[in-house]
Amino acid sequence: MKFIHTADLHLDTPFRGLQIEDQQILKKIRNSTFVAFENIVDVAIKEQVDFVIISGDLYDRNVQSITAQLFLNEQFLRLKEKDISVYLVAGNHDYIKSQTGNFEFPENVFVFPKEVKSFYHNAKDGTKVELVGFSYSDRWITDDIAATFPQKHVDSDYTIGIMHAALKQGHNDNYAPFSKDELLEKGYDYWALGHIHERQILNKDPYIIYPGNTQGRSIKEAGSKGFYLVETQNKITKVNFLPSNTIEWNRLEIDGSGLISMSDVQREIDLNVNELSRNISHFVYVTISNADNLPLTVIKSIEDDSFTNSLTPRVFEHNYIVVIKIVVKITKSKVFSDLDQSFWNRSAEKVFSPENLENQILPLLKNYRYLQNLVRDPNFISTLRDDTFELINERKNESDQ
Ligand SMILES: [Mn+2]
Repeated sequence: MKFIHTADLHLDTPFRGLQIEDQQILKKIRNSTFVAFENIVDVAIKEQVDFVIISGDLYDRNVQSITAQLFLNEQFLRLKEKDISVYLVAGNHDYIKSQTGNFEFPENVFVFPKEVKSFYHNAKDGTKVELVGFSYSDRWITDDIAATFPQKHVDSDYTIGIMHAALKQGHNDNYAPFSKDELLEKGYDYWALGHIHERQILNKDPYIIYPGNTQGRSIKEAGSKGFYLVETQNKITKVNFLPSNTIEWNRLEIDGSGLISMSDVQREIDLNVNELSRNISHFVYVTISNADNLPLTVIKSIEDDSFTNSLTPRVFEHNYIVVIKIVVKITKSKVFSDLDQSFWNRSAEKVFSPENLENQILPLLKNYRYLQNLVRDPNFISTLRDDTFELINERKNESDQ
């Protein structure tokens, strides 16, 4: 017998607050939760599974978009054509009371009600499967619903518990809080959980699994995201994680101790980014640690995002690699003590005033007329000021040692 266990599709995730202007890339991101589920249905069909379990949070918002409903309906119909059933529960994002009910799913789709209920499924290899679960009727469930699950039915060859729930913590227990022992006592063969977006195997015999969400939605959900393809034979359960995400959020850690210029930073990022797979899109957060040797001007342009924004996304057929954010970390203090800082501020104002620069520097440049305009360029002045600050600071650090 074969089935797919997935959860937390979060289909209409709006992906707000991204600093990306390219419409093609934005479209790629906004479609990603949909494409992820399409990928899962593709595998279900290719592997000829008996059924697909969705452990809650099919939608992201409690007002479900027509697009998301239509899409799900289409995908369920694709499964119906291949005689594949779907067993699903509503989670805290798509709880029953919030559902607009514009569409009725095709008859291969079984939706669990708010009370714990069992469905029976005869698998192609003759296994008699019992599926037990419940849906959220409201946003929160503080009761221990797991306690009300029946013991494994005597006639069942293989029993699967389906829950959108979180382990009991003793505080904020708003998602059908349960304990692992409670689940084990039921004698089930597999627990198909949902709600936690990070993939976790809570127990191995029997398996109690959170597959995680199918598509990461921000850097907080970095790395590969997907679902489990589960195969059982003679009571032995084999689980196989497969990715479904089409975009991936990645954290890149770079040691900055050898970097001394903007081009060094760029080259180092390029080197790392080149190692990412080109079969999916990547949105990359870079952290440069030990960046003490980078000039202040470079650090500044990284910190105000102007450097990041100047990097062009790489395009590979339909995929993109985009550096979204760079963070620099320095180990020693780049800032003067308060007293030094106020002296610096006062003198820098005098020294780097346009009048002073003209008086001091223009005579030196009298044979280099093409350089004379530089003295009046505000960018040049601020660079000069930063570099001087840098130089003094370096000398100061040397003498402090
Ligand atoms: Mn969720």
